[in-house]
Amino acid sequence: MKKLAAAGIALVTSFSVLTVSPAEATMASRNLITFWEHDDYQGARKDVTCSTQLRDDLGALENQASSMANASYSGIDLYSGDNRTGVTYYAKPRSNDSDFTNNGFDNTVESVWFRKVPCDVG
Ligand SMILES: [Ca+2]
Ligand SMILES: [Ca+2]
Ligand SMILES: [Ca+2]
Repeated sequence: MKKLAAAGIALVTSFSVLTVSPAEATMASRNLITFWEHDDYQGARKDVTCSTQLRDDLGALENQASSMANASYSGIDLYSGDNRTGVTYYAKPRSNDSDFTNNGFDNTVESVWFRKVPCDVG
């Protein structure tokens, strides 16, 4: 009985510290870009798939994203405004950025343009 309880605690502990690294995101799916609320792929996460070239629905991460991993084979233009307006940041295919600050793009992105759809093949 004691042994079982300890195993349960160990499981819960290992699950709670589980985070998705850019490499893992890349392995998981190649049809999306993932944004995180904070630097270094921390905080709230939003996956944006290339179902269409334009994605304008960053939800709670609108003007909040601070890092990204582009798992797709498409270059992606990130825009500071809705519907491809404002200034841009280009995310190369299969790339990631742990901090948008040095790109002048912290807490900025509102819309996303996939240059190549479908984007999950090289
Ligand atoms: Ca942020
Ligand atoms: Ca913005
Ligand atoms: Ca950067």
